[in-house]
Amino acid sequence: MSINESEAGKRVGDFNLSPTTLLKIQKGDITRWFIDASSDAIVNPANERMLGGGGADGAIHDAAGPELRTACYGVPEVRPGVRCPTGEARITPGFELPASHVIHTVGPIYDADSNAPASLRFDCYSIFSCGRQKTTSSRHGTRKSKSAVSLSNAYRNSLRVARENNIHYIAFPAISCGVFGYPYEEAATVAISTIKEHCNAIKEVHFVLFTDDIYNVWLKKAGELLPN
Ligand code: AR6
Repeated sequence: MSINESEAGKRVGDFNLSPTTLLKIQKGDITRWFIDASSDAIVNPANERMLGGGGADGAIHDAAGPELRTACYGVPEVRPGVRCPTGEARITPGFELPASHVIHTVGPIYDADSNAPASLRFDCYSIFSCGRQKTTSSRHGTRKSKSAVSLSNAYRNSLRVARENNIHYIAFPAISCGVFGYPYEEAATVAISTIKEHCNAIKEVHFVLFTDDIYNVWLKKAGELLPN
């Protein structure tokens, strides 16, 4: 994984989320990441079926070996064909991965038309049936879109599952930023602000980002949201 060193010797991709939690942003392949076999996990940007797919999900299943798919089959369905609803998270062992665990979560398929505040959309559809709102702000200030709420839930529930399983080191990819089409800047804002709010009891949160463009957006956004 490549991480540039700044002139001061501090890693460019290191930020403090809290006095006890470090955020590290790096470029690389999440299937190769590990810190401490007794308490680490990578996050898999899966789909609701949770039986593998393309992108990082496919790479994680390939690297973990067939036992991962068997373990995923063992996760109970909450409704037919759905083991992990969007925004929720489930945990399995990592099998042949260097990391000891995989936390599977499902981000939203980005819907630009859902960019109204969730509560306004609800009011609009259920009370006035007046169609879709495209604004992201109201006289009460900016509120989260439905996609942003689901993406935030995916990060928050992954951290909760980590905590419940005594995992102190966790690595995320850019959830929803591939097949699911989430715009990078918006996704980075949701990801970093959610992690900042919900990182308690985690020692290190890593972003392992596959491409230069996403890595650069994440670094810039972390600099804005986490002034050290
Ligand atoms: N390491 C780190 N990041 C990766 C890797 C890797 N090995 N491979 C891809 N990425 P995506 P999504 C990046 O599509 O948008 C699957 O089919 C990728 O460049 O993996 O949440 C699932 O089964 C992008 O920045 O996840 C679902 O159906 C980021 O990981 C659906 O895709 C996320 O891209 C989930 O879509």
